[in-house]
Amino acid sequence: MKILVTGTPGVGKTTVAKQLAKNLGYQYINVAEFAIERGFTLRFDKTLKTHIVDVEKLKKALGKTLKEMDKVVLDTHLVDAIPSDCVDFVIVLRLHPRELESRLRARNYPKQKVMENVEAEILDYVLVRAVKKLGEDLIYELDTTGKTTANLVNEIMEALKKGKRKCGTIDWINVLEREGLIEKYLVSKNQ
Ligand code: DAT
Repeated sequence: MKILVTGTPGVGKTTVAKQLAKNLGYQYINVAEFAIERGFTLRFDKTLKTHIVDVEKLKKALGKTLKEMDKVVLDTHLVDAIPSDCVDFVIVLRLHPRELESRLRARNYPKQKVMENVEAEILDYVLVRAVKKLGEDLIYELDTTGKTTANLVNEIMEALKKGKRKCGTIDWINVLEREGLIEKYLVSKNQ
């Protein structure tokens, strides 16, 4: 079984994926580290303080590596770098945008990077990429807001055991509208 844990940066992928791998006795691959170690980066964006990855090279190398592995948990927001025939189960972690903003600020991310990631979470960016690239049938979408890592890992193990799938159940726009927060996050840049 090859499991992908994905979601917007800051939602808790690494924390959950490492614990999940430990509980299952699986290997763990952090795709960003895999890419950097092998030199699959094109440049470093100084404004966003991030490596720009050569997705095609990374995808090829990951495909090779994953063919030789069986029990593995992958951790990345870069869904496009995952060969579609190399994963059996895809967990898309979600987080309330306000909590995500505070976690990314705590990481001292540049303001632009914080807002880009919060917007991506609101607009289901990673989920949409996962559906498009890997298929809805593999996806288990999970709202992590207010839940402990132990709870999340238990829920994932249960979903794995029972073959549960869940997708398109989270609507942050609706939630933010109800909470009067929509304009804080989704105002037009021209206003
Ligand atoms: P990601 O790998 O998606 O970027 P992470 O695992 O590094 O996310 O977690 C981001 C931050 O959030 C980090 O400071 C740990 C914290 N965190 C992770 N899971 C959490 C949870 N369930 N509840 C509260 N904080 C959590």
